[in-house]
Amino acid sequence: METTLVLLKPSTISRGLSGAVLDRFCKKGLIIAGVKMIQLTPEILSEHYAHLKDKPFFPILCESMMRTPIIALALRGVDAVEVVRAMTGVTNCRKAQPGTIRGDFGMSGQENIIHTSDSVESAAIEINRFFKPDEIFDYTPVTLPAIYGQDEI
Ligand code: IDP
Ligand code: MG
Repeated sequence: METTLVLLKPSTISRGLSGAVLDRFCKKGLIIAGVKMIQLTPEILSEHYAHLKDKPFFPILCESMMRTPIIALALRGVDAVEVVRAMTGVTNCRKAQPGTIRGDFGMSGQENIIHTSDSVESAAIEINRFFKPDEIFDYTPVTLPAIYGQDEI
């Protein structure tokens, strides 16, 4: 199984959508392997959004990401990175398909509800960025045989 990173962004916390978003992932059958609330800093955001640091919107993006603490989730499942990314929708909520989280919960390109890892490689780096090894739990929920066929896990 894979583990992927989700961040519930400050706008999601402020709008009271944390439970609704987490509910989607739980109902899908993803396993919560880790969860914590974190106040982001300029240092961690410079790492996390390094690919955007030369963009004109970088300062306002960082300001927005530090407005309240965020909730970090490590979600586990078969092909979890691809599944969670598909559930997320494209970056701009106005363009995201209805049925995706961004498509159903947002109207903004910047305030787009969640961050999700975009590849297996970045998921490993990002989990390591936000969680200590002993904050990620390896356990088998009793529901597992109802979520997957025997030959899938
Ligand atoms: P992603 O979150 O869909 O992977 P990235 O390109 O990695 O998108 O951008 C990271 C975050 O930066 C986005 O989720 C969004 O909050 C913000 N962002 C990206 N492009 C823009 C933009 O053009 N204007 C404002 N914010 C942006
Ligand atoms: Mg990205």
